Amino acid sequence: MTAVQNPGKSYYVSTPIYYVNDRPHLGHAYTTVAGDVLTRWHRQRGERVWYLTGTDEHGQKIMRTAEANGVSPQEWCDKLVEEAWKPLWEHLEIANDDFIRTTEDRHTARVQEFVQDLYDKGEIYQGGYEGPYCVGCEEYKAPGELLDGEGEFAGQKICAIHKKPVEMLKEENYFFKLSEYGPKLLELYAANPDFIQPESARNEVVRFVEQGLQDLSISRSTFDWGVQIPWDPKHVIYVWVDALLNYATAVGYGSDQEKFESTFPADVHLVGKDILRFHAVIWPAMLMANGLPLPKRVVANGWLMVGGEKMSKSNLTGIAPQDLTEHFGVDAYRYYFLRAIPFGTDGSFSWEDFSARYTSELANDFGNLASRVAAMVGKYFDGVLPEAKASGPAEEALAAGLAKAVAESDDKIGEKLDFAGGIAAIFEFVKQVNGYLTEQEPWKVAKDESPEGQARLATILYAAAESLRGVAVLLNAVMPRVSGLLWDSLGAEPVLGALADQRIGEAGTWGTLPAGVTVTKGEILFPRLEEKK
Ligand code: ME8
Repeated sequence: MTAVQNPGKSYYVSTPIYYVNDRPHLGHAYTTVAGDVLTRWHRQRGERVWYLTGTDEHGQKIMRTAEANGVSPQEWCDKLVEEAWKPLWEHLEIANDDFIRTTEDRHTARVQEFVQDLYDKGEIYQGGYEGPYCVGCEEYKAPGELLDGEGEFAGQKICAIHKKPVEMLKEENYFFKLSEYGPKLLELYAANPDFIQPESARNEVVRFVEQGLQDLSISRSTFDWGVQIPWDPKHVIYVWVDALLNYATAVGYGSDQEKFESTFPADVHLVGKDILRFHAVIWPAMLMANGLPLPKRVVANGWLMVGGEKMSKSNLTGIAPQDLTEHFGVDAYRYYFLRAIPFGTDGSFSWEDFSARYTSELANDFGNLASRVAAMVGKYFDGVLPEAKASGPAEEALAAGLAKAVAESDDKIGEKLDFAGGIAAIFEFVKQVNGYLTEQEPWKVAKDESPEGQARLATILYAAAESLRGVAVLLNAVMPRVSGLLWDSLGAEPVLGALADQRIGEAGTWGTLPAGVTVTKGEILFPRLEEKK
């Protein structure tokens, strides 16, 4: 088991802070659920953890949306954050430690200080720029990155991500000397092969930086919805510089040194691959320029696709998570996307695939197992978990299977962010437990009323319940509510304490659930889908 490397510092994980021009969709929830599973896992390793999410509220995109809706940008953001974003994270059982909004004073004041510091150090200069700008990306584009528009956009250049025309912008701006950081960034990537994950994302960034970086325009003067440049208030700070700094301001940068030092830098910045360059190039360069420590890893998830297109708000392909949780429940929702799509690759969502996995993996393999074991302890032992007095090789194999599931899932989920692989390792064990019951046939052994027969029956049911104890601990990060139901049905809480306090490192210790606990057949973990309609 991996030891806590720096007990003084929290394991710090962030999501992107999302634009509040619209409501959240499956794509946003995908990254946020992944971060939640990762941080719950590390909490169960006994580490101090800090999980941050929030919203990106400045820039032209938000300003235009607010205008189109006839309200001020601040009113728009307040409404969306309170009515859509925060409630969704609560609904999906996201256990974030903080929620940062870039319009909060605790953020804006510190952003100004950071940029002023860079200016004082000579890292920022005044200049002019003209080029194509995508408001969807909030980014100037290189002409080579653009596509030729078709149909209604024929004759225009369009953004490859948003598929909307770019606008030619010409401005007198302030620039950050990003071009000077190319060699240092390449050194950083070379010295830390895991800095950018997955490998394909890393290679893309390395190629991009090797081609040579341009200085970065960090201010805008044609609109005012943003944080003012302190020495020249006609300008607002470029929304991406403002946004990236949330990772520092939210954990005490410039305001709470003790918290800052015990949290910063991030261990994992989770991002979609669309915003990888901002996090793997601009962000570390900004930190280097100001002498601050660099994040450990930037991990890019792939895109959830609908009909071959990246799911997005602007293409109207964004599906609301509630449409799925209503049908499948929150736990299955959290499970499905991480189980079905290897983290880092693109994946398509389909109702058929979700339904098939729900029924075979969750309802049949896992849910039925839990209810059968509880029913048999009820039937044969009046709901009191018996002692295992006649263990043999079959039980040893089960204990070994659990230990293997613990080790594999800890490495894959906790270290490699291979959620699909980690969950598969846990479900491999669930399958083993099902196989064990099929082979041992406790319902037949029950008919043997001799002391040996009864001892064997007790041993089988103990082993099955003890296996489920391990499964509940391992699945808690992915499916906290259902794992809690299982924990309750095993009568574990009164003797072992809260499920969230169970340590991953001890989950494989066979014999942890004491005989004598009250096992009850509680709520069905995964009700049949037809019944829900
Ligand atoms: O980019 N598949 O915010 P944003 C997978 N404000 N993940 C997806 C996705 C999809 N189809 N669509 C969105 C911004 N995401 C900036 C971030 S951070 C300092 C500033 C997820 O609202 C994914 O994590 O456009 C992606 O990077 C993020 O949402 C973009 O959210």
